[in-house]
Amino acid sequence: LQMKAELARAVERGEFTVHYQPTVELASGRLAGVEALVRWQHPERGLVPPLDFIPLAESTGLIVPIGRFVLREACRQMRAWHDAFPSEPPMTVSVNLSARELDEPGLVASVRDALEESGLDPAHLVLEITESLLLVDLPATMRALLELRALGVRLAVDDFGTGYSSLSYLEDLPVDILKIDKSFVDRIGKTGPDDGPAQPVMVSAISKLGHALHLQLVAEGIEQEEQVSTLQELACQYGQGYFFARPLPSDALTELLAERA
Ligand code: G
Ligand code: G
Ligand code: MN
Ligand code: NA
Repeated sequence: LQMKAELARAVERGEFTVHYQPTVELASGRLAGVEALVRWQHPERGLVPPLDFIPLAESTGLIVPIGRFVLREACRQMRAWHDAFPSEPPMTVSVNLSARELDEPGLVASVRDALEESGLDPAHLVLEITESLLLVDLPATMRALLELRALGVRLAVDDFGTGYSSLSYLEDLPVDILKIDKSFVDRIGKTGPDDGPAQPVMVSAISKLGHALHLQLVAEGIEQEEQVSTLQELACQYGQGYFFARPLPSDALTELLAERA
């Protein structure tokens, strides 16, 4: 079967599942939330990672029903975790949106439906939009983001720093959170050009920018303990990465929450 036909069939059969990667408050180690990451449970090939099907899903438009599934499932699951493991503040759930979804006129209604159906407080849903995507059609994007924010959800710029964009847009966009791209976090602990430790110049600059704009900062792709302390020194409050946890199936996350409770 052609990949495109397989993907269409997968949508009909509901072969998708959602994994969750913890986001941690760096100072306390508290589990602050999770990022929802879709997986395709292929009947023969097993678990297919998003990079192997998201581009095709985007170009075919199948990302719209897939994204709607992720949104509903993530909201339902987080509401269930809130009920079973209440915490103060409650955990947040982040869902990735691609360009195609942001262009889709039904997006706002889908988000509203997912919230109503699950009973999740909108304040605990974060929608992640990659930086490069924000710049394609700024007026239309801005309208969509304002409508989403009017629902009470929060917005994050994903992969921040990789979009080669003018920074001026950040002052105008209704965003709440910057997710510092892994490529910048990777440099922490590496050797610099003079054989001394590389200075985390970009993370430091992004952190200052984020604070000046009153944005929350989340560092992505943390793999070493040393990166955690440096990020804290740079006033980055939250982090995500294999050092804390990989993306986990919902059952595994439920176990982790039960252990901590
Ligand atoms: O684990 P990781 O391989 O999960 O994800 C790879 C990429 O796929 C990331 O850039 C992530 O943003 C994207 N991605 C994961 N899940 C989703 C999703 O539900 N919707 C969209 N649009 N992108 C996703
Ligand atoms: O683009 P986005 O930020 O949505 O993608 C998150 C991606 O990063 C997922 O594929 C996830 O599995 C991956 N990821 C999360 N933490 C780490 C990490 O510590 N190291 C590496 N190599 N990848 C990570
Ligand atoms: Mn993301
Ligand atoms: Na990212």
